[in-house]
Amino acid sequence: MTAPTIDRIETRLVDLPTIRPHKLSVATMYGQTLMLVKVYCSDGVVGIGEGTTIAGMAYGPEAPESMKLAIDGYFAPAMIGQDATRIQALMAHLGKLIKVNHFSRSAVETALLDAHGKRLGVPVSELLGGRRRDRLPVAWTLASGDTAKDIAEAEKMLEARRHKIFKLKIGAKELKTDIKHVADIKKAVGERAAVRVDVNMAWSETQAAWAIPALAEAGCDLVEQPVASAAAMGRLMRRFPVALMADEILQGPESAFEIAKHGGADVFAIKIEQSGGLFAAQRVAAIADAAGIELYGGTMLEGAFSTVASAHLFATFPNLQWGTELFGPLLITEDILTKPLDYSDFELSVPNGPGLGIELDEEKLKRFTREGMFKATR
Ligand code: MUC
Ligand code: MG
Repeated sequence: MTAPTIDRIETRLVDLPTIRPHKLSVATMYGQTLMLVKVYCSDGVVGIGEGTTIAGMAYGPEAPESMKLAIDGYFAPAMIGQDATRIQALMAHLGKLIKVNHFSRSAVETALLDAHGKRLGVPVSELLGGRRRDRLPVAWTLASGDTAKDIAEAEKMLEARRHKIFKLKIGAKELKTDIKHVADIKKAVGERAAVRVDVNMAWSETQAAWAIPALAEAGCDLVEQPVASAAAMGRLMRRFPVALMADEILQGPESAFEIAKHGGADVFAIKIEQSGGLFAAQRVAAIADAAGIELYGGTMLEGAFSTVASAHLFATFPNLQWGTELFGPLLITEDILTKPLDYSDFELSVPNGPGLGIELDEEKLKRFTREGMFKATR
């Protein structure tokens, strides 16, 4: 029997509103754009993958538009006619033809894994070695830009038993204002919730050295990417007991190895897109484990497809000491699945159907699919 091959690849941009503006030190998001890729195979199986960024190119080098272009123009021609079942071999082949493009790689690899899981009748987690857990703790980011609104939002989340870990986006304001914001929120939630911060590299090392002890004093238990340099992260880590987490500096296995070698983080925020796909993210996790670095399942504020792909991978990790922040679909006003994901009791259930185990609501999606490459308002 000949192996199924890839017949056709289709990409589209989907613009979805967010439930409120999401304020980070790098940008304020008013909506989210998903780049969805469908891989059609000769055995009739179709896999879906997703590439999503934060505020276009404000966070990193790829944007949904550039991913669409890379996949249509470079990935797709190299994939058509190839064996759809040899995913690692195909990804290695693509890696020789197309450098970096981590987010596009992740989208394509997700679609191939979804298709292969559907073909074999097993969840993606089983293709990645087998899940160790069915439910994942999920943090929520408070990022309205207003302390009182954030406290009200935290109360709502606690009441609904949706989240009891809150990540605060700081770094855009004066240090003292940010510290007060964190302290006020921690004081309001008390022992009922954990409070963490993400600075998205906004501080210098001296600013971070001033702020980190004040954050610890305010009850913050994890500081994510306070500065841009791995060396400075390492120095700060040795000066202060509060856990420091690497995010932006973690760009796949090679960077993970360098950070680990120089002791540049207590925790890794693993993201499938930033790592260059699920297999690459798996290698990042293995490096962390070997180096005694703890793990957190990160997000690029993705929609359902990349969120669920991440969930399948994180479910296989031997260690996931800091839980996850796979809340992306909850930040979007529209549910693009025929059956919504199960967020309950502070956790997300990892779907257990074949492939990603989720189904796209095609009718709904049509309404939000962008015509052409760029938004008319840009
Ligand atoms: C980031 O920098 O970690 C994750 C949660 C959130 O609110 O923003 C993202 C990106
Ligand atoms: Mg981050």
